[in-house]
Amino acid sequence: MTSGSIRLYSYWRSSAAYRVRIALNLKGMPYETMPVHLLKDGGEQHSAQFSDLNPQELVPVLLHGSRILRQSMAIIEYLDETWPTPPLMPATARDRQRVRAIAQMIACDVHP
Ligand SMILES: N[C@@H](CCC(=O)N[C@@H](CS)C(=O)NCC(=O)O)C(=O)O
Repeated sequence: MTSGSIRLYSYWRSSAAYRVRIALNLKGMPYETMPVHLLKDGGEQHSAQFSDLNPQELVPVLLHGSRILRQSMAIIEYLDETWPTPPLMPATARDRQRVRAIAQMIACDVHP
């Protein structure tokens, strides 16, 4: 199911949102950016409107049609599986393992 517009709730300095922007742009996918200012007025991520989208009150959130997607790495996997061309992952299991290991080093170890 690939129909439905894409909206990315994002903050320009967020490395997690940056990952998703990179994936969308590498795939050449049209999307609308919904800015969420993480500092203004104590942080727009804590607003009732945004926490309805993500109770964790973190960006990024990606809306695909009415589907709400959270967690940058899971969003990127969804994008790659739903729009496989051009692929983000290499052809072999060995190379994919290497890419996942590097990505998890950043997302799970460095980022926190
Ligand atoms: N594991 C999450 C991390 C998301 C995350 O940490 N987002 C930060 C910006 S990089 C955020 O929204 N912080 C807001 C806050 O801490 O209040 C993901 O990869 O999506």
